[in-house]
Amino acid sequence: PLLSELPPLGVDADSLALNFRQYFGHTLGRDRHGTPPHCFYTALALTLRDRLVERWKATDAAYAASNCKRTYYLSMEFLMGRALSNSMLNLGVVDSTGEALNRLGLILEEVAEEEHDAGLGNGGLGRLAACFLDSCATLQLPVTGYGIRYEYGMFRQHLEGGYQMEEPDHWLRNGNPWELERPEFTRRIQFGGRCDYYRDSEDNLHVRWVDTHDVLAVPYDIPVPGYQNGTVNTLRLWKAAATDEFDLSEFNAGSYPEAVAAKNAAEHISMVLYPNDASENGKELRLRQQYFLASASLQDVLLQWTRDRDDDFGEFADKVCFQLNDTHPTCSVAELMRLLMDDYFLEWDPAWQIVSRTMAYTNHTLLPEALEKWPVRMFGSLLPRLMDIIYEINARFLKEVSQRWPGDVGRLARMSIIEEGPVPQVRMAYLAVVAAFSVNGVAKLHSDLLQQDLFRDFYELWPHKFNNKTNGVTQRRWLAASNPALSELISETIGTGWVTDLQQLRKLIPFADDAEFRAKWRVVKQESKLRLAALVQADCGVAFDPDSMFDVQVKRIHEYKRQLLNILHVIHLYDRIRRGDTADWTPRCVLIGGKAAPGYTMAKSIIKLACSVAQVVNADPVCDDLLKVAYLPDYRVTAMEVVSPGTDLSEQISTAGKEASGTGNMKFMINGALTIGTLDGANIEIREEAGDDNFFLFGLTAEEVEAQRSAYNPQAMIEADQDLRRVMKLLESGHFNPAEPGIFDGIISSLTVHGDYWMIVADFRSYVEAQRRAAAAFRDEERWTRMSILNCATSGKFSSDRTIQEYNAGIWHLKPISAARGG
Ligand code: DL6
Repeated sequence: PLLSELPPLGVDADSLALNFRQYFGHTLGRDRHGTPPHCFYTALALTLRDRLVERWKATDAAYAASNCKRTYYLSMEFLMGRALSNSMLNLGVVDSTGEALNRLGLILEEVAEEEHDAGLGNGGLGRLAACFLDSCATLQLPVTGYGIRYEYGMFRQHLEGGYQMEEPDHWLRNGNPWELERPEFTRRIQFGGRCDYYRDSEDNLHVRWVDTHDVLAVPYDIPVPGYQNGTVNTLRLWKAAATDEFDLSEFNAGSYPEAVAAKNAAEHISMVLYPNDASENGKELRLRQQYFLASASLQDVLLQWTRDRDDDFGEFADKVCFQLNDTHPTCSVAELMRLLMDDYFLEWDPAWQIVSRTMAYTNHTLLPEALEKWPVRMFGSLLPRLMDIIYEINARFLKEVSQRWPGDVGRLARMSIIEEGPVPQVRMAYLAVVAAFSVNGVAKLHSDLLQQDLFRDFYELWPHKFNNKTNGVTQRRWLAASNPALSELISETIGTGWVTDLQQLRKLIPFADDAEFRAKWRVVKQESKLRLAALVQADCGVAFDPDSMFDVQVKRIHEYKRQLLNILHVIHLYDRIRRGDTADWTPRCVLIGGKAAPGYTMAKSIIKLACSVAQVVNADPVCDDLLKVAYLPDYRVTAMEVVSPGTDLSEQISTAGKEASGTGNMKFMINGALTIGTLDGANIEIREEAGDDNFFLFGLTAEEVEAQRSAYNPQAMIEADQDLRRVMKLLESGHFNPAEPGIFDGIISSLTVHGDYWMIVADFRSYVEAQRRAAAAFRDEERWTRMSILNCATSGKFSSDRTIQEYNAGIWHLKPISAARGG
């Protein structure tokens, strides 16, 4: 009664303004003078959070009352970005909030700029998790995200003389007004120690994990609102804390630093996100993080389960599903076995039944360096009980393999979860495949390649486990919130249904032939290009002319993504300009952005090369009006919200077979950019949807890449192509690095003497031709606009709502539950 009598909070401007003033003046204790600007943002976030909390509690109650099946999405990364505009959109209070702030003499856009990105992820994988949570809430599916509350998110990047510099991202410095700490659900996580075998009073053998060094996991909950439907799901992030604040005896003896050392060590676990999108094999702290996430989350789920059911696990597998976001949370397989057997006393077989009916695994990469392996010795000393369990899982699994293929010793060695060798390793991806009832890739090609290459033996054994779930992105953030002008034009043309059913964009198809509509489309695009140009001016100091083609490649820097191919093309354009080969020229502004893993030397050289080329091109008066190049520092979610609406040409140019899916490609398409791309990842499906005529295709196919490797001779190819020869000459001559001779030698030799593993030379000619086609198309304004509209109109498939519906239909089987009140 105490709480249920609270009247619902109003969402009109008056109520919002009143609440804002209370937070600002009372809770934060501020007045107008000398107030740090982030306080305005905090007061607004708290005002909105109150509205979310009401719906959050109603959602929890609705889920509990329905005794529904639930999915837990386990992920080391949730790249949420900012929450404010998303919350306003989903609560339906964008206008009333703006008005409330106006009345108080504040400007919503300025207040919103105070929010720091929640950068708890590296790139595609983490952002996918965030889009999925948005779609689950919008589809009213009972899905909870579990992750780590890193104190420091993805590092901030700035450039000094064209070199990447990294700064810690202390995103929590001003607090996080969206989260609720839940100390009452704190869990204890064990590390080290040993296994103690003992018999109970009925002489049954059990195992206890003893003499461990423990760490506490404290949950912080973040609301995840659905789109104007009253549902608010939960993202629960774990923070590590020491079990005792500090060692009192040491403290009393005057050894203050020693006394707090244990506390610091424990808290290291959730201190930083590993800034590498292709794994950090071998780092003990990374394994600690992975186990910390797995154990805390599973204990939490089991505690919720047993609270109402007296340790009865009979229905558990019918009511619970765990989706492992990549291989990172795979410790969960062994941890769930441990908890069920050691804490709840299930026998092996029923425990394994539960594990193998509840675990589902998504693979996000074929790159060997990103496939996680842990040295058995390290794993065994950090997690001895889990190591024992993994050995047992492996023994039983290999028995099954040898029954199916008697005498096939090679296959046993290939498939074993333990890789033998001088340093035996635990193959985490294999553990995930063995345990999971579903294994999926993230685009059609990727899922096919998983079956044909990486998991071929497993596919032969269990074809029924394998499936595809092509990625998607949420149109609420990536169109409705980030491109309001285009959203408005679309909604006034075809209605607002696309916000929750992106396939409705197909209704725009006929408007591609309507000259008046095309003119409106161009006006909106131009505004977005102006916004992007302002960002480039502010962050790069380069003037982009919005009448030029905005040609953009923003993503993590990785050799397989081939930013280098893009740069070689820029050098080729520059070379053409210098030679006066500029008939029918399409003025072009090339924007490249993205972070390199701090230890990835080649990626950092590629950034430096892009910056050096930009400097030379932009300073050369012959390029004026024809070509501009900029490197956008600190690319992140918030930057993409400006970049994708303002882009004309989206560069998706990875070596075929290497990019599992890509999701940036989808964000650009939804915003009406045209793609220049290879037949890789989801590009293939983008081209299928948009049509061949509305996509600039180039390059070798995945099959051709592999077929050509053995006879590949990039040096001969360079010799045979005069444009590429000239490009290489410019590079080799030090034209872009007169003051720093030799700094690009590594890049040059990667393309020549080191054999060009990523097939940049092989694809150069076909890329240049596709770029020429794109440039010609851009010169025909009406044709380009038509293609742009058609790309947007056919992007419906790439909504994460569709992806989540497929996960639900094929893997989770959850029923949507409507929370008590709408709005
Ligand atoms: O599935 C999300 C995202 C894909 O779109 C990217 O193609 C893929 O590279 C990325 N995978 C990872 C995993 N590690 N690596 N590399 O980030 O997942």
